[in-house]
Amino acid sequence: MNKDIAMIGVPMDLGQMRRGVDMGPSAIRYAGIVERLENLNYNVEDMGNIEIALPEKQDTANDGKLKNLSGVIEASEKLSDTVSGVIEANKFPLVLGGDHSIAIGTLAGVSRHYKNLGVIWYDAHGDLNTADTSPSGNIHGMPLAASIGIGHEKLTHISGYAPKIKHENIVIIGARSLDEGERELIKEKGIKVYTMHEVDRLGMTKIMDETIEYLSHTDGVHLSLDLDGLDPHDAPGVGTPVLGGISYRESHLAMEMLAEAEIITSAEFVEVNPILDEKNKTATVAVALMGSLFGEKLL
Ligand code: B3U
Ligand code: MN
Ligand code: MN
Repeated sequence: MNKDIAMIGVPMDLGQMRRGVDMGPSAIRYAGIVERLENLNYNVEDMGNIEIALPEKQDTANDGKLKNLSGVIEASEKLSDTVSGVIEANKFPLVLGGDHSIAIGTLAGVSRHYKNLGVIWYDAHGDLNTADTSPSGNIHGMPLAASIGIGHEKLTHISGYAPKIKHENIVIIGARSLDEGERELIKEKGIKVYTMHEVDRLGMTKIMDETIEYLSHTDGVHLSLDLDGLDPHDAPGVGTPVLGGISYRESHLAMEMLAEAEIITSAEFVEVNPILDEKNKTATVAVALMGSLFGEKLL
């Protein structure tokens, strides 16, 4: 693993309608991420937060089907450039959300540097909606679709190009809430998805072995970890909790196996909402998982 980490906070809450997820980066810092990584002998540069427009100043596009569109686009462009600069400086970009719409900008920045980027999407949801299929109009349900070039041109073409990633280079883990249009897209493209059925049936060890093998032809792998992929019992501080999720232990195992395989080249942890949380539990879980991802071991 690259020993130089640049951490970027993205206090984004425009991708959904609940207040508080903009405090995610602060909550994760408060839970001790910098010390945790420094103890593992990383050099951590905290670059602070990207500026996000206020929700009060937003208007909606497409008859309310793309809420806060211009604010999301503006932030995505900034994040894309920042992330790209980090990779140019040979550092590992670690992005702290914010809602999951930030992945549009993160992937726009990361994928400039890889011809064949792989993505692990750890999430209760598919995030494969477009304005046409979304039940909510919330852009945090659309970043994976936008990144494979599907959806509103302004979202698919952040930094002036599309697609950012190939649909065959994606692995979704933890899905248990998919909308009809997302299901159709998954089937049409043959996107690799491990739903909770497979998590229960195969176990996390086999899923991670298969995921690492499935992505072995890529030249880099981005981990996009939505805390709602975990069970709400372990990660209650998220905007759209869904029962029956991945456990804390399974998630640690997944992170440890990724660390051992040494395949992750960028990462983001999103949807931590301290207002909905119990004593900063979810940010604390996020920090513990980052510890494992970056190689923390008991013995
Ligand atoms: N699929 C639903 C709900 C949702 C997506 N992502 C989150 N919630 N966190 C939607 O609105 O697109
Ligand atoms: Mn998500
Ligand atoms: Mn989710």
